[in-house]
Amino acid sequence: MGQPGVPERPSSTHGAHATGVAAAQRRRTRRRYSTGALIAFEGVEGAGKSTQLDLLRGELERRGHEVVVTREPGGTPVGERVRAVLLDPGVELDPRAEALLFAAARAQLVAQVIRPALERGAVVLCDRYLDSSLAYQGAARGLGREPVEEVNRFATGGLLPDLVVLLDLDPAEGFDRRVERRDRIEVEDLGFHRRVRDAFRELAAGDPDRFAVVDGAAPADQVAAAVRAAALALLEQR
Ligand code: Z5A
Repeated sequence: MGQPGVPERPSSTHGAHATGVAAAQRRRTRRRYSTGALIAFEGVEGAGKSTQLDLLRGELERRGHEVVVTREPGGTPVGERVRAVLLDPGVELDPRAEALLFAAARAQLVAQVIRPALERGAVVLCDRYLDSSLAYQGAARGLGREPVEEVNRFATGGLLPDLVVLLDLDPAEGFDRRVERRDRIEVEDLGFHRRVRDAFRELAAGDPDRFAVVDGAAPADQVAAAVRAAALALLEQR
């Protein structure tokens, strides 16, 4: 059992031993901020995260919220340098090194940007967060959910998003939307990106209270209406 009033993430579906899961659950505590909120946008490449994040930022600012927008990997000077390494198609990285670099950039972002913003009551909109590591490194790269969660618990001090907006899209459609040169992870084959999509859907199914799954193939204004509804429902609870 967790501490009363402290939400926890549901257990893994990736085959960890039951007692290990229970112990891990006890450690997966998340600090609540009285007014601030962390909203993460997730999905495959080209799902519309940046588009929707910008639209939500405008909506929340019009309603008087302080909004802090950031992205992963990156969002800090150190994080942007780590991003350059992580996304460079010319860099060869072992999957564990890759997972640790994503976690390192995240640790810096949480310490330098996200926690201070939450502490002063801002709404933080983050283009990708922990669930990207669980889907890309844990599932698609095959590292497994538990080790990736463990490393990230250390990196973030257990900070989880209050809401994860999952823009669900067939990766083939996401590919077609992209025109620029692909980065080191985007160049992976369609099978890899399908595993990512499946992992995101599995994560959402295991945590329906925190995830809002939106059809990323719908027209952008319809997606925006669904995203706005989910975000406002969260903020009205505060
Ligand atoms: N990664 C990881 O492996 N592990 C981690 O822990 C983290 C990340 C944090 C970061 O790439 C890479 O790092 C990413 C995962 C990995 N690699 N992959 N794949 P990034 O940040 O450079 O790129 P991205 O996150 O994949 O996002 P993106 O490709 O820029 O896409 P997006 O932000 O989701 O979409 P968008 O830019 O808003 O829209 C793309 C295009 O579609 C654009 O022309 C829009 O006008 C159009 N669009 C948007 N919405 C619609 C709708 N509804 N209909 C039609 N067209 C639309």
